[in-house]
Amino acid sequence: MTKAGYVGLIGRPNVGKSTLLNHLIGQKISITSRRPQTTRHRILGIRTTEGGQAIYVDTPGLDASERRAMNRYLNRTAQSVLAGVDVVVWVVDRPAWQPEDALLFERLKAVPMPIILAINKVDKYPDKSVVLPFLQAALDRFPFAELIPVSALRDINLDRLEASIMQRLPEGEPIFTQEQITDRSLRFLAAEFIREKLTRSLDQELPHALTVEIEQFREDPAITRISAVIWVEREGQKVIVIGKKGEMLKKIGQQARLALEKLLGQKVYLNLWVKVKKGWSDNARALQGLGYHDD
Ligand SMILES: Nc1nc2c(ncn2[C@@H]2O[C@H](COP(=O)(O)OP(=O)(O)O)[C@@H](O)[C@H]2O)c(=O)[nH]1
Ligand SMILES: [Mg+2]
Repeated sequence: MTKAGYVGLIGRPNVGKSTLLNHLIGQKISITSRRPQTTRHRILGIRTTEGGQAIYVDTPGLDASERRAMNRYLNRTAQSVLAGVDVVVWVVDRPAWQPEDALLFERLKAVPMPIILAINKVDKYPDKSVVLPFLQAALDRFPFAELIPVSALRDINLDRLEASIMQRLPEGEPIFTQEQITDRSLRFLAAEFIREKLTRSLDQELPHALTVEIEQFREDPAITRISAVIWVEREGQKVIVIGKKGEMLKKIGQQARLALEKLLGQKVYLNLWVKVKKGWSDNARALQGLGYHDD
């Protein structure tokens, strides 16, 4: 009898949810960075083994602030995940609770499915005497199904986490084919990979103010041709993204092209444009036009 079901990865921004998803399925599909709220879309990562099929749902981090349209969208997506999964993995990145965790405890009280607590980034805490008391105290605070220290980045204990998840999935036939690793198109992944490089290269505020739209995606036998627009909110931001003598845009283009070639297993010709669309991140209609809608 095989197992199949959905696994929600939840937790504050930056704890390593997307890194965990990529390492659990063994291929990079969800973009990551040191900046909070890199993940803007719900994305599925599918892993099929002999034991069954686990479908991981990566989400934007639950965030308490709802000031702008983008934040409201991020929050809605994160919340809706809790409704449709069989197992929840709550990821934290240090052996201590944060003030915002109180909000999650509140939301999880009413959730019927098993909740596994994954303490990520244990590579940063080699001293077990820091982690063990936290685990004990966590059980006193909440009836977690299991507590598992892991390092997503260094692949520590991920097999144990996977076994624990698989054990708790319902019995059933696979929902996706064995080869499928995500529900998203290559076109979507291409836009995300470009946004990842932008997020990693640019200063604090800018990544929130930009988005990427694929204008052309053509797979020829020897090469994939991709043309993309980087939308920013103001003329000044355009200047920054392009950089002195176009150097910033060139660097971002090169990094994105290499990542895309790895994903596609083929040469990529990448053309990037920077254009201004005023106030897009604050305007729900503009967001929809660029593909940010609930799905
Ligand atoms: N040291 C360490 N860093 C990690 C680990 N997992 C993720 N990170 C880093 O934490 C940052 C945030 O990761 P990301 O997956 O984008 O977090 P998300 O916002 O929860 O999806 C990135 O810089 C990752 O490289 C880990 O196991 N150890
Ligand atoms: Mg993420």
